[in-house]
Amino acid sequence: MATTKTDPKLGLAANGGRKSKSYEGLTRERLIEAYRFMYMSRRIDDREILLKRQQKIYFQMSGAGHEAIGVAAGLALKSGYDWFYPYYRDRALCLALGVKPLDMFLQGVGAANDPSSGGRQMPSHWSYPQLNIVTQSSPTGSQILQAVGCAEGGRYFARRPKAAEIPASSSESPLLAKDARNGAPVIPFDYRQFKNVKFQNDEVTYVSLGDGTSSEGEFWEALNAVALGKLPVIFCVQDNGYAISVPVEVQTAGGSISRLVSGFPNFHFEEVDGTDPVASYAAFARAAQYCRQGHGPAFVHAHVIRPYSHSLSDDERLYRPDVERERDAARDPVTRTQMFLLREGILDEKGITQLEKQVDEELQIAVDQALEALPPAPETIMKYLYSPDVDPTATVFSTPAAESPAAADGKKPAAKTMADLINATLRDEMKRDERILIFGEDVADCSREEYLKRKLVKGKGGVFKLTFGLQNEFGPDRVFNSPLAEAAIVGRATGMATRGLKPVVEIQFFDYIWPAMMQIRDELTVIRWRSNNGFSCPVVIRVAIGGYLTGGAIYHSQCGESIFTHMPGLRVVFPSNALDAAGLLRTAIRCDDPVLFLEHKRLYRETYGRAPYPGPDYMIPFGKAKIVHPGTDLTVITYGAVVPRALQAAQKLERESGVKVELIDLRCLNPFDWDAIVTSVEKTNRVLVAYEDSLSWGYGAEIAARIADQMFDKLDAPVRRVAAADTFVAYQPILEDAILPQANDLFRAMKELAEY
Ligand SMILES: Cc1ncc(C[n+]2csc(CCOP(=O)(O)OP(=O)(O)O)c2C)c(N)n1
Ligand SMILES: [Mg+2]
Repeated sequence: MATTKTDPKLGLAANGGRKSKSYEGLTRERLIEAYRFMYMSRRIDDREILLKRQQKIYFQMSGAGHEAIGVAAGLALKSGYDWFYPYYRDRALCLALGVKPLDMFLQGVGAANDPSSGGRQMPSHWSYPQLNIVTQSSPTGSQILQAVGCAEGGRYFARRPKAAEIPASSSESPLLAKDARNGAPVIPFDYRQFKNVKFQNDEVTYVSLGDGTSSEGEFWEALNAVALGKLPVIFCVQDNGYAISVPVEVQTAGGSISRLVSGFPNFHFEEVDGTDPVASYAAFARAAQYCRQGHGPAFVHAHVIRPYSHSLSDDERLYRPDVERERDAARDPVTRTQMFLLREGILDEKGITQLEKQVDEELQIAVDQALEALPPAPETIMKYLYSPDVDPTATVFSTPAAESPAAADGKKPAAKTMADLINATLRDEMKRDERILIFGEDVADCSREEYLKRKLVKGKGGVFKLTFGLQNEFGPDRVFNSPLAEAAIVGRATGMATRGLKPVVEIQFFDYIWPAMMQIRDELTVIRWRSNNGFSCPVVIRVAIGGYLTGGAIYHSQCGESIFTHMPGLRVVFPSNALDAAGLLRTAIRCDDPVLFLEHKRLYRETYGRAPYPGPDYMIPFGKAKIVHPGTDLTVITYGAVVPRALQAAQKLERESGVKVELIDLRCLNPFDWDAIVTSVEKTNRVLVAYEDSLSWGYGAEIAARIADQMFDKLDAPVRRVAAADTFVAYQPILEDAILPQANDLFRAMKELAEY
């Protein structure tokens, strides 16, 4: 709760008769406190507007008109105990939770010591780890699914408190406590050592949004998910009747979001005048009680006003007549609350004046301090893109494969497919780390558990069976099916990981990752950077990718890895064989960064690249390529399903022409092994970059450009590329063959380049 205390000297009106009166559970002192936060919130907006006009800050977004509902939520919920996913109008909420005006002005000026983001985010983008106010972004509504995951995370830890414990770094695997090469002590190897998990058995998660934002699909995915899971989430829709210039009746069918959501089961619903702090508090208190008691989620629909245009870049007089604006002004929560305090004899005029003067003085000091604050240093721009604690490229992540015990008949251990080894790695990691949760579409063995228990069915475990048997072994609270909603899969995982869990989620086909794009590009990858390391979300997203399927067609064959390697903050891994998949997946799970783990469907059960299971500690560091075939005449750089095709071509070229190709499998695309490329190209002076995605703007374009740029004087020939045609992958196999790069295409390009 609020930390700012009301000054006892303030003129409490001499109206002794009503002193004991309680207003929906709010005492007179709390009401004065509420007014103080509301007035302060409005005055901060006013100061910021002035500062913006003076060009001392660079953006302004006001919370004006939303103060009463915000303060009510702040008073009804518990700071640092409950969890908060606010939006930009939640200034008053943040003040009531304990954020200081100085913190807000520091964000406005973009100061190095802005506690929200260190000068990286616009003002009103709140982020305060100590208060459980989770970093927010600018896309409308992308916080909502994370709030769902946050609530799921809290509940998971409450049910399994042991999972929250931090393992000792060396006790579990002494092998990993020293550098493999020189025996020096190494950095710790497990994300859990850097996640200080906190949770409460009856915590609730608050998430707010505007009326316009309720049109976003993610809002509806979130409502469905919380209703299904009966999760303790309070949705607070702050309905000011407009989304910039779009009025609510154009935004929301029938004009009432309350009416639209009323069919969702398990909810407690409140619709309230959000300009009235007492009524708003009562609504929030009831909502919080319902959630804390474990009945399910709550929905608070608060009718508020927006007196200051959408932002300082908007002029609402262009689309709202005076008559409408005056009607709103009559409901202004700040004046309304002031009148209420006077009317009820809680403060007299002198008391009001004194309170406001104190606030104004406090804000003046805060503004002066903020204007003196230093800006962040330009050298810091790359800081906190990734975990500063766990470096997945470090040699500690290079561990030998365990010797497989020989079979009883003395034969070599059986070589397993990539699908087998991914499944085995997931199983061993789940045994080792109780924070790992697996969910996605169809990943469970069987959602109707009784069928499994009664052994009526074997279970599915994914459309490619990669997660087969895991629900059976670890139970339905660790391995479960999600609704068919990719944004929800990634958004919920992000919220869970923020709480310290390790979700390893599956996107069934790369072709269907796009609904999750906003969550990946604007949330998952950015959270650590934008919060200046205040929050992190090291999720692993496993994705079945790629073509060469004979019939896969447009929507089951896509590649597009360069779209994701283009995102700072995301590790992108693309193994070509079973052993690499096992080693890299383990690193992905244990590291502290978000990882996109691309699994080529064609390689899942390929004969190429099978291997015995390398044991429960086998890891491969990120950013280390593998020389698949050593050579001296020509370097071929590739990855994924092109590796076996390039190998075939290289072997043929050597047989027919004696050309020795050095074939490099990158294995990891971000980071990638530039050193391996340099070493090889310095030796061969000729280079071909090959990839399955369409040629133009593909991943290999960046590699080719770097080589041309940095190794120009080492080259005896132009850098060439072989890739798919710049079209879609067609269904008819004749077309598919013509579109995707084949061994023959690679052979021809290698030969030409060797002869250049
Ligand atoms: C995904 C997305 N689309 C568009 C925008 C631009 N935008 C910012 S706020 C806003 C209107 C939001 O209206 P509402 O949800 O009613 O909240 P209010 O600002 O009225 O409180 C829009 C369109 C955005 N930030 N994100
Ligand atoms: Mg609105």
